[in-house]
Amino acid sequence: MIKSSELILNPDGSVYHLNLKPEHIANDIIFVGDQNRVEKITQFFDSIEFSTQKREFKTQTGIFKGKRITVMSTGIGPDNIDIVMNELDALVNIDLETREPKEKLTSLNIIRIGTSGSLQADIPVDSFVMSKFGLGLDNMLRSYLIDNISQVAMEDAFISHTNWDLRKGRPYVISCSEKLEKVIESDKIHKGITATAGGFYGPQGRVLRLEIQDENLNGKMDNFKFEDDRITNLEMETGAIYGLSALLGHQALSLNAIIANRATGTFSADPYKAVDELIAYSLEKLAAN
Ligand code: R1P
Repeated sequence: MIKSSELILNPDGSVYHLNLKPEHIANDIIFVGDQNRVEKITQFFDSIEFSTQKREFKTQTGIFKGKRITVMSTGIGPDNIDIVMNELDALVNIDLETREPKEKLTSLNIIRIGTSGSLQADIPVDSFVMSKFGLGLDNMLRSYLIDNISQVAMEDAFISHTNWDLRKGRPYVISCSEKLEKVIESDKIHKGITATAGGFYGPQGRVLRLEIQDENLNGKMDNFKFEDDRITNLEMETGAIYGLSALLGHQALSLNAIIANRATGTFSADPYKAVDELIAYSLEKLAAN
């Protein structure tokens, strides 16, 4: 039995941070970072059956073109993903009454619709990127046993190419769900490796008033290649989502609208439009599946 200090439930039986009970979520789940983006998606739904919010975790479940979908905001960063993934998994794979893991496990389909900065001059603002791999620079996932899911050869190549200082922890690489990749892909979408940082400023090479450990890191990430893949973009959730999904047995795919290009120093003139287009594209693909 999992102790109540480890799997914390609210007085109404919902999971601690997400405020959700098992009946509140669909099998197909869309993650967004920003809580205000949840309704940007559910505004297209035919009906909404459930809404709740606690802190940055806002959830709505409803029907889009006959398909039941849950949309949830994760807030910013891998630490939040640890909470969201573990509590979502508990909703489907742990009996909350007996506090025992279920024998028959459920696999959720999880799609992140995020915003991100491109590292490549030829992946311009307002384009879409699908993450074939998540490259976690953040360390959160290293609290789990990941040897069976991580791509050690790519990790080693990245560490050597960037002369990565291992005092910052060992980067990890996890692949996307091939099943969801096939559902969502098209020639409109760039594919590549998405680097996931554990912070927005120093961890992504932004200098305001503080010196950073490696001011050339973004440049080195730009020209990293492993087999046919290169690092397309840098954000703060994908590696953690891929890692915990792979460990827990869920399918995950991350899509990002490129709103900044770090290589050319440009920012989208209308970032909301790019995100809206990615939302419309993803919903249609999900509903058709
Ligand atoms: C930083 O501004 C946030 O924006 C990006 C980053 O990953 C980070 O969460 O994604 P979202 O727009 O999905 O939050």
